Amino acid sequence: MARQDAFAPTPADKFTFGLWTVGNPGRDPFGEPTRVKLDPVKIVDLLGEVGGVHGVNFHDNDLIPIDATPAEADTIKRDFRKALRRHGLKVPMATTNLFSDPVFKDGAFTSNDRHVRAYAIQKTMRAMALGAEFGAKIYVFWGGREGTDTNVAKDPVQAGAWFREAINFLCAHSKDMKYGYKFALEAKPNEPRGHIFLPVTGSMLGFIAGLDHSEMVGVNPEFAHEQMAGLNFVQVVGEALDAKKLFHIDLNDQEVGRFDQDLRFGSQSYKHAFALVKLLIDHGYNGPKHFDSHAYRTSDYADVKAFAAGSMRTYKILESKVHRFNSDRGIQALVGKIVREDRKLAGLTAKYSSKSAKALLAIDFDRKALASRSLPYEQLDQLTFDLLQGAR
Ligand code: GCO
Ligand code: MN
Ligand code: MN
Repeated sequence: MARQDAFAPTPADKFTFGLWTVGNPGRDPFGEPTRVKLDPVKIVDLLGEVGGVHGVNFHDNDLIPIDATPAEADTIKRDFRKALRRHGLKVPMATTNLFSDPVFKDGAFTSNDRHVRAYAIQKTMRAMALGAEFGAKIYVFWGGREGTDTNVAKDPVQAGAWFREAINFLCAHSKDMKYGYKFALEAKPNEPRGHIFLPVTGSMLGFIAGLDHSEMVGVNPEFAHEQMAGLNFVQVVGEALDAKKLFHIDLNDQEVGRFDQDLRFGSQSYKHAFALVKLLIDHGYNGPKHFDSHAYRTSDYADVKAFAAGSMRTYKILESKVHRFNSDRGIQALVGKIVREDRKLAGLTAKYSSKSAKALLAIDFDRKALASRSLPYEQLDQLTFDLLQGAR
């Protein structure tokens, strides 16, 4: 990769990929893999060759197959650690595969079977230990099969209580073991189940408030998942930032009304992607930026590398556009017109007192004059388009 490129990523950008993302062999519900399956070392080598990557994340079984013997696990870990060192890659995040094995066909923490629920918690404790061995500090929970295919099969109130019990237990375990994990809950409305519990990030934020250790639990919103639910991802992330709960983020893309596509970040929704990068920059998000996407099934591994490099390049290009937007005089003049402040009014509503309530009640607002103030959003939106398309 050309290092002198203005859009070349560096590890300081905190871009991460998953063993399961760049290593995705291109299987889909209708077809067999189109790429040979790479082992973890080869995936790390691939990311090293792409260059500028900060880290690689994994599910327990992306690294250690579910049936591996302890001796096999040791060999895999040793080789993986060597590969990470060779390329200077970190493991910022780890997670558990609670969806592939048939034992989880009815969910993990919300399975109707107490034995499966206990096994899921045990598997997660072991996976947390594995992540900690590689220095992971963020632990993601994606409830892949935590749901139902028919509403008569599971009581959602009961399922919520089971899910809470599991997360409370695992938070306490993390503290007990001094792993220092922050948990990040990832929502998705459907796929692979017909209906998944806590379907959107907003649900997760509500759920977190009722946990025993809510301070160590935040969210991992994913672009595609909120888009699948018909929501505006930029607003979703804004809500998470406002709650100080944006612990991790899954960047990808998705067209509305389609299956879970996991498209390359920015490949489809340029304008949303720009607004998202602007939001993250404006609010100083400093966590990892994980590309949770797959290359097209038609790609070979040379194209997978282009996909990985492209994900980071797109982010860097959008980042440079955000800096231009934030320093563009014409644009900022419009922004200045749009946001109107008034010190006296701000003082009145910042904090309630019966005095300020009386003062506010006594103000004679000129409703018609307020309504007639101009809001040149069309101009602003067009200038944004010009800037993004290189016409400004
Ligand atoms: C998906 C999910 C996953 C999770 C991953 C980490 O739709 O498949 O986004 O990729 O992010 O399992 O928990
Ligand atoms: Mn996804
Ligand atoms: Mn994801």
